[in-house]
Amino acid sequence: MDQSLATVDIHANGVAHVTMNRPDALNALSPDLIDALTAAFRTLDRDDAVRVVLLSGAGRHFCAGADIKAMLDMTAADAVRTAFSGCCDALAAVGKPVVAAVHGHALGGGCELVEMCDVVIAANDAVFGHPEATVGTMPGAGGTQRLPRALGKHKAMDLLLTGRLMDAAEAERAGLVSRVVAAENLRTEARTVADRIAGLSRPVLAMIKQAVRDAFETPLRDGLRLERALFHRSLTLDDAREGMAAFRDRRPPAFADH
Ligand code: CO8
Repeated sequence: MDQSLATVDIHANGVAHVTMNRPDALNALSPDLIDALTAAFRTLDRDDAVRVVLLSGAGRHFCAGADIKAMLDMTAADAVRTAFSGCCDALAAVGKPVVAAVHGHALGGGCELVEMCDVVIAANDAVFGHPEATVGTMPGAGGTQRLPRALGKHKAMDLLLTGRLMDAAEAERAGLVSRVVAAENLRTEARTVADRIAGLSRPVLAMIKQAVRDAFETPLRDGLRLERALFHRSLTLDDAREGMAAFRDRRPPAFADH
């Protein structure tokens, strides 16, 4: 496993900073990056020295979503066999508070990572969205379940069905983002939030997180199972191949509805 794809810095006060580090591909979630993130989140959740996890992306963007080039020839069976299907279940399972520091684009699977976090600090240049349908597929890491819970059905449907993107101000109004800050202050502001959380009682925070999560996630489990089955089915469509090939070839897709 290439752990340099997800670097971890653990600070003395217990803030563990995880950085997605595949900047040339805009931190697109390749199987290798997913493996590295999964290993990092599992280790940090077990590490008693860690009180808070801070997640950010290296380079121009937070994360441009699932690696479309890796998905181009991926069958449903491939997705089941590899880390892809459980994309960052390990992040959703972290029992400690998780703060996201988002700049640039957080799209598709990248937006799903944001949806799994607890506090979301966004730079004013951040952009969020679920363009999966425009490349012939659908969310597979919780987007159809967590986004409507965060934004309400109609706002979520607007984003999911059209693939349009929303800026940081709209995302904050809609409830996806906790706070918007100037891009140049993102790192400091996110760290300040994480530091503050790190200074509070670990068991109290764990109980608050468990209570909030359970309020949302008891019925969510069924929804996630359904979504995963549908995501695998979407990979059997010619339109998925076409949408992703069109992205790779930098041309508009010609969908055939099968
Ligand atoms: N996958 C693979 N490569 C990507 C991706 C991606 N998602 N996004 C960008 N790249 C690559 C580009 O191909 C390009 O590579 P190269 O230099 O080799 O040509 C490089 O990153 C830089 O990209 P751009 O030149 O496009 O950069 P721009 O700044 O012009 O544009 C955008 C940035 C707007 C973010 C644009 O790259 C874009 O639209 N990317 C695709 C976004 C998208 O459609 N995401 C959804 C993917 S589907 C998904 O997430 C399904 C989730 C399923 C479950 C989760 C499992 C992990």
